[in-house]
Amino acid sequence: MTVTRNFRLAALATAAALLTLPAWAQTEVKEAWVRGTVVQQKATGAFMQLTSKQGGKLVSAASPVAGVVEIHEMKMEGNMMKMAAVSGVELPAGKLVELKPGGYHVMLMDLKQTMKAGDTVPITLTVEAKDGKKETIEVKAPVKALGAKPEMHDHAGH
Ligand SMILES: [Cu+2]
Repeated sequence: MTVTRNFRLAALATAAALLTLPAWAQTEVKEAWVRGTVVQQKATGAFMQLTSKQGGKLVSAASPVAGVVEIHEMKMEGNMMKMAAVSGVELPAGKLVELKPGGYHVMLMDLKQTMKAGDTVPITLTVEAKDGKKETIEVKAPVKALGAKPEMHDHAGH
């Protein structure tokens, strides 16, 4: 019966290998984090690094902790820091794109709870490829306390 057993083990190994290779791993997300909030604060930002292998566009995001999630861009207008919703963030093929304080960010609004340091926030990102195919990426973003990560352009806040 050794032959049968070996065959079964090989089949299991193949199945496991397939599970670790999703067909849609086009976009890699690293260093995701959410800025901590104080009680009653209704909005905060989520930041991360995205790399799309074949190029695409981050078109939307969602999270169970927020009633409304938008993709925002923050930029200087004169000497005022302003932020506005954008239709998405272009992800050129193979290029690391950083969502960071002072630039693009995922805006979590209508927060249902306080974002406490050490919590983990699930965020679902949707990236649209050039051919229109949509890829969904589940991200677990740890909350960092306000002021835990000094940033050069961090003074405008939200
Ligand atoms: Cu914003």
